[in-house]
Amino acid sequence: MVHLPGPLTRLDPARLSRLFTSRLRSPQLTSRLGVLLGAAVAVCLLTGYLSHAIQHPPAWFYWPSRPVNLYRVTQGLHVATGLAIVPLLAAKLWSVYPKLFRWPPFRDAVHAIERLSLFLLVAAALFQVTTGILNIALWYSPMSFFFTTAHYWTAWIFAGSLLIHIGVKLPIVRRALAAPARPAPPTGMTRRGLFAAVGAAVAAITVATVGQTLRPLAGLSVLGPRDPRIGPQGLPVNQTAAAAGVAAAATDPGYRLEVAGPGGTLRLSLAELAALAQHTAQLPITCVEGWSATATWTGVPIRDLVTAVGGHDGHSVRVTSLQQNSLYRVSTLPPPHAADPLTLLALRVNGEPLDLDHGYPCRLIAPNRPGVLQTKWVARIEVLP
Ligand code: HEM
Ligand SMILES: Nc1nc2c(c(=O)[nH]1)N[C@H]1C(S)=C(S)[C@@H](COP(=O)(O)O)O[C@H]1N2
Ligand SMILES: [Mo]
Repeated sequence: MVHLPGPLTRLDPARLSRLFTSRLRSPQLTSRLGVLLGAAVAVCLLTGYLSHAIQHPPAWFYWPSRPVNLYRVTQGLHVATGLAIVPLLAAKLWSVYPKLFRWPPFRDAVHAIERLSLFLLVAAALFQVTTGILNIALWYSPMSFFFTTAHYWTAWIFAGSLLIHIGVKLPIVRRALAAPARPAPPTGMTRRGLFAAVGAAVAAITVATVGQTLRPLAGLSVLGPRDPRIGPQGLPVNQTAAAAGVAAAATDPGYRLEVAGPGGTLRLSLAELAALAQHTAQLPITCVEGWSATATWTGVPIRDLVTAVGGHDGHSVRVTSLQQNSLYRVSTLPPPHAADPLTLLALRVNGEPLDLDHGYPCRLIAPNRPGVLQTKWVARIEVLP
């Protein structure tokens, strides 16, 4: 516990160093923590922007349909590095926080701007970590704003202020990393001890959550909000048919799937769909929230339906759900995914007709896509011009 004698404004550097007594703090320590944190942050930023681009593709962006598990790896890394940031960030902020009380707070205008960008950097980092964790913990209520939008724009603030920070500190980091190792402090924790503690925290957090996506570790996943083995037909469910308000429409015997293309429109009953050539594929559901699970899906290749209404490879295909008023109502298959023979309108999973909560009477399942784009309770398939 630090006892602050009198107003902070009277602290000079000599008194500061007597207050914050750990001899562990040094540019060497902070630089090494910064390099580790920077590596985790770089992976987290890149995989985050990748996920955004897959869901909102700019014209120049190309995302392949193979390997089928690629998005599973990138989004798994996003959440794993995002969680590893927590202990790394805590240690790094601990190593520099006495500087918060420096007086005067800035020397000149340039220094004032630099410190303002530091404030943005720290605020953005804490915001990203907090909102990310609330989202994967399925605890949406404290976030009255829309998570993805806030998390996306804050990532830009974070990236910008991080670049400034790295630019300003690079000379100090270079010098610190080149300097000979300092002798260990006579008492208290050593630098090696601190790194061991941070490393152990990262390892514990990873092992306790990565089983959400690495099935052999599912049993260890005590902090994972989802168990990929639990749910109807051995698969988790994000939104049930009841919550989506589709139970009546999905079980209506008058259900017809509409398939529209340049050659006309088909209206197919479930029995007619089941009478078409069926294909089976092993594909994962990869929720953006970091859980994933592979299942065996059987159904009609989207490609066959596209051909049946006069389309061909190279078209995009829009899939619309029976569900009204939802962000997940519509998803568009870009040409590589629409043409991939593994992209199915699935009628069955793991050998049984789809559970109502997995999208009965039929759902989209395509290789290498975020779960949010795997539309359940499909009502309409349109070949886009
Ligand atoms: C410095 C840390 C972080 C940065 C820079 C970052 C950045 C991003 C970016 C740019 C996206 C794409 C958003 C979009 O699709 O528009 C994203 C998505 C996501 N992030 Fe992070 N993130 C960070 C930390 C975290 C953490 C700690 C978690 C959870 C443990 C997390 C969970 C997620 C989730 C679940 C999504 C998917 C959102 C969706 O598509 O609905 N993030 N992140
Ligand atoms: N119509 C519709 N489709 C949907 C959703 C939804 O809420 N409504 N949720 C999506 C999300 S976020 C995921 S991760 C997967 C989950 O599929 P599952 O519930 O069968 O596991 O379905 C996707 N398809
Ligand atoms: Mo999801």
